[in-house]
Amino acid sequence: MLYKLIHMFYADYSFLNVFRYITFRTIYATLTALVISLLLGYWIIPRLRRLQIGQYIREDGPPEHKDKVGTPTMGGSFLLLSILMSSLLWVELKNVYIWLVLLIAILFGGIGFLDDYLKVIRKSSKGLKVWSKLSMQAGIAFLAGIILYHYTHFDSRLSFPFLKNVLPDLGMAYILLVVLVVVGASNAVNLTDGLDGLAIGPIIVAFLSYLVFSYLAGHIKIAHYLQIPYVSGAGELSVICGAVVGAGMGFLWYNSYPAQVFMGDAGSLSLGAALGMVAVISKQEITLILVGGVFVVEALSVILQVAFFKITGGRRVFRMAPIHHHFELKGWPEPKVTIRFWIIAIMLALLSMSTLKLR
Ligand code: 57M
Repeated sequence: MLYKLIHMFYADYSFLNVFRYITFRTIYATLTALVISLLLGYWIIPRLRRLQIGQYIREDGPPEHKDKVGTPTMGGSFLLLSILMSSLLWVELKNVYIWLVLLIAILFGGIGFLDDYLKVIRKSSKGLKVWSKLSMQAGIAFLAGIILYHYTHFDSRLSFPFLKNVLPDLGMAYILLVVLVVVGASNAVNLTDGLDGLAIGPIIVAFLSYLVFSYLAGHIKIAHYLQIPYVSGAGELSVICGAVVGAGMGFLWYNSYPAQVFMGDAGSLSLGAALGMVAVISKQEITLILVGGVFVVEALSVILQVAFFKITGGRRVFRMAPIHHHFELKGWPEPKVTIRFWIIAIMLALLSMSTLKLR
């Protein structure tokens, strides 16, 4: 919005030119989202507490989690609102990729909100059924894939880190890849969101990485120099990534141990889906396995645990899945598990950056 508004005055006031730069707008989108989420959190958390929109804690969880009863949930709503407000202020609104990412975030947030609403407010229900949740997610991601493939002349070749000459063209199957990446990322982030600060830390790190990736993919000279796919208009995604980083830091202010608020499914499902969409548009889909390594391991730990449990008739690989519960039950204090997972996320992000040079 600001971009468009200020555009009218460029000719008369040359200092306004600075607003044209993606780097400048990314910095201010980050700061704007940070301030909005700090203010919204300060205003909303006591109200959620008063309305008793608090978390139900499962009896079979690690014993330390019993103290968390009543922690306000649905913090994802103010997280999402901060991202939207800051993005709309700083992005170039004519860019179709921006709308795809924001729509995915809003619609997945809507599914999460419905699930939270059923679980927390209508207390009688266990939330949405797994299959209905998954089919709604797949439907939305499929639509996004169709828009991307048919209406944006998107390059349907798949690029791999380390391999500059391997670019298989997936054709229409690219739409299925979009579904896989978006739905997979969304649910993996959701599974990770089980300790204070555990999901939002790696989310901040991942969006910081994609802030860089999308800037590079959208810059024709740098993209050619680094031999990564050039995606015209992808640079604008850096601004949204900045907004997520800012809003995420504001949320972490309140979600750090001991958490005053949880993001709920509204937050985890939408952030994960937006991350998947950004990875697709910046054509770093495979790199997401590395950047989001913490989320991948969390999801794999559940798949492994459930499969092993079924095959062996009740035996387990981990003391409890997702894997963060395993370390908690081994006696690691909660903040130690969280911070160690952050360290791993930062390490993986740095490794993913190195793939830009190793081609
Ligand atoms: C939701 N939700 C948290 C909060 C957050 C298939 C199975 C592995 C699924 C999995 C599951 O349901 N995962 C998705 C995880 C919950 O947090 C809420 O949910 C939102 C995210 N969706 O924003 O609103 C609890 O997590 C804790 N929490 C924090 N700090 C935070 O900042 O401490 C969350 C955010 C909160 C709070 O305690 O109540 C969750 O974990 O439920 N199921 C599980 O994760 C369960 N695992 C399990 O059943 N494992 C078995 C299976 C795989 C065979 C096994 O290993 O034997 C565990 N979850 C819990 N207790 N809570 C089991 C024990």
